[in-house]
Parts: sequence; structure tokens; C-alpha cells
Amino acid sequence: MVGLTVAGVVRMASEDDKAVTPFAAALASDDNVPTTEGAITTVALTSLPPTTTALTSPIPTTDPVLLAVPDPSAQVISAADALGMLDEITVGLEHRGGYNRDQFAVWSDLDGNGCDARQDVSAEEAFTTIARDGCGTDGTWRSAYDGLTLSSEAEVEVDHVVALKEAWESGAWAWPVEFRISYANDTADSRTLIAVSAVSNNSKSDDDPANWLPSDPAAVCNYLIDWVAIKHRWHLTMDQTEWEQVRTELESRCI
Ligand SMILES: [Ca+2]
Ligand SMILES: [Ca+2]
Repeated sequence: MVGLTVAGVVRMASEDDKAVTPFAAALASDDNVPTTEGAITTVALTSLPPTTTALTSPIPTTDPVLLAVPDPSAQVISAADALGMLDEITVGLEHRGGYNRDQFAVWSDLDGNGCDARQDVSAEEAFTTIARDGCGTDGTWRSAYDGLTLSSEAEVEVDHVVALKEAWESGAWAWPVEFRISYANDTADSRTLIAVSAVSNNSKSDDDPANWLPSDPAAVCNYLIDWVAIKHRWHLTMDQTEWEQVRTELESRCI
């Protein structure tokens, strides 16, 4: 089976998400001993399934079904591309209830460089890097949502563009636990996680584009395009209001 070593995740998945019980039970068996090193949760890369191979473990058959962690897609897409992707996204009701942030094991170190995903994104997105000390970074950042300049790492918050709760309600509720961990700590596609100001992150919260857009008008199109790309890549659904709002905004502001 797999060598998942994430403290708490197996427990949370088995308690709160009956849909993954068979998979979680398999994870909890054998010699999988949960370990946590300091603030960093360590996940063996070998625990992730090959990106092109369907799981052999039972997974829910509820639509949409994500059969493998998707390959990173770093290609820049246009608003027209995003509108095309939008037509391929399933529109449906959000899945309410059962969400718990612990089921995503933020922040983990999937690439095994000793720094967690938040620290990796913070370092990657520093506009100017003054110094690095271990996993910490001294530098300056530009907050994508509001254009604020952040002059210390303490001011930087790393945001899931499609929030974990929104992802849960859009399909992640049915994922095997390692898919959720891959999503929550995805540093392979630079769109999934971005460094922003605390004030913009707090105002965005778990909202989708029907309820929140960046305060910097210049950031709106990139945000919408990235939103579509992330939902499309991870086979996440959109609720009707969200889908219509994204289409309207893309067509009116970005084409
Ligand atoms: Ca890392
Ligand atoms: Ca939504």
C-alpha cells in the first residue's frame, strides 16, 4: 500500500469522511507510523500515486471523480482559454458539511527539501530576496490581490487561491486523503498557492468569485483565469452562481 506518514490525517479522515473509509483504513494499517517533526508534517513522496495511473483502491463514484493527482500545468492561459475551460467544468450544488482543515495536512513538505509548502511559496514569491536563513526568507513581496508591498515574511500569508473549504465543497470531500494533501501543499503549480497580504487574505476567506474579487482591478483577470485553471485541473465543480459570475466577469473585463 502507501507509506503515508501524516499525523492526524488518517484519524481525521476516518472520523469525518466516511466516503474514504476503505482507503483510510488501508492507510492506517500496516506499518504506517504517524510522525511529525516540529511544525513540519513530513509526507513521503512515495506515498503519492503515479500521476498517470488510476488508483487501485476503492474511491467514491460520485461525479466528479479524480483518478490521479493531476500533473502540474504551469502554462499561462488567456481569458479566452479560461472561458473554454469553463465549459468543461461540472456545474452543481456545493457539498456542505464535514469540512475540517486538518484533513488537508497544511503545511506539509511534499518535495522533501526540509521546508514546508508555506515557506517554499514565501521564498519563491519574494520580489526581492535579501537573505535566506534555513526555511525563512528576508525580502519584499508584492501582494497580488491588493498590490501592497510586504517588507517582512511576518506580513506574508500564503493563500490557497481556491480555498480548502471551497475545494472540499467542490469535490475534495470525495478525494482520497493523499489527493487532499497534494492539493493543499501544491508547490508544483504556482497558481495554487500565492503570497498575499493578511488583510486581503482575511477579506477573501473561503469565498469564491461570486462573493469576492481582488481589490486591485489590475489583479482581477489573473485571479479569475487562475481560478478556472485550478478548478479545471483538479476536476472541481462550480456552483451555478459562481460559474455565471466567472463567465460574466471574464467576458466583460478580460477579453
Ligand atoms: Ca518543501
Ligand atoms: Ca463555489
